[in-house]
Amino acid sequence: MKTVKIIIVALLAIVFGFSSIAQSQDLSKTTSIKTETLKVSGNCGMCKSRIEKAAKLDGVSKAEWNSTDKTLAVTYDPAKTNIDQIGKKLASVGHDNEKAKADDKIYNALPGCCKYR
Ligand SMILES: [Cu+2]
Repeated sequence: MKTVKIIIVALLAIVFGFSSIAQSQDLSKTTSIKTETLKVSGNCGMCKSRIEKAAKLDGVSKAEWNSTDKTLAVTYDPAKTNIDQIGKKLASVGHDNEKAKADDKIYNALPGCCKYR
C-alpha cells in the first residue's frame, strides 16, 4: 500500500512538473513580443490601409495606424523583425517615418489625396 502511494505521488509530481514547464515556456513566448509606436506621415483612409498592409512584415502580428496623431502601433516578434525594417518598408511604399524617408519618385507617384508633404 505504501509503494502505491509513493507511485501516485511521483506521478502527480511529474504531471505538475511538466505543466509548469509548459506554462513558463508560454510566458517567455508572450513576453518577448514587443509593441512600439512609430510616427508615420500620411493623410487618408488609403494611406491607412497602405501603411498597415506594408507594416505586416513576417513577425508582425498587429499594425494599426492612427490618422489623427499619425502614429503606427505595431506589435511584432523581435526575433523576426525590428522597427528599423518596418520603417524602411513603409518608406518603400511612400510614407516618411521616424526611421526612413520615402524617395521623391515613390512619393510623387502617390495618389493626390495621399500627398502629405
Ligand atoms: Cu492617402
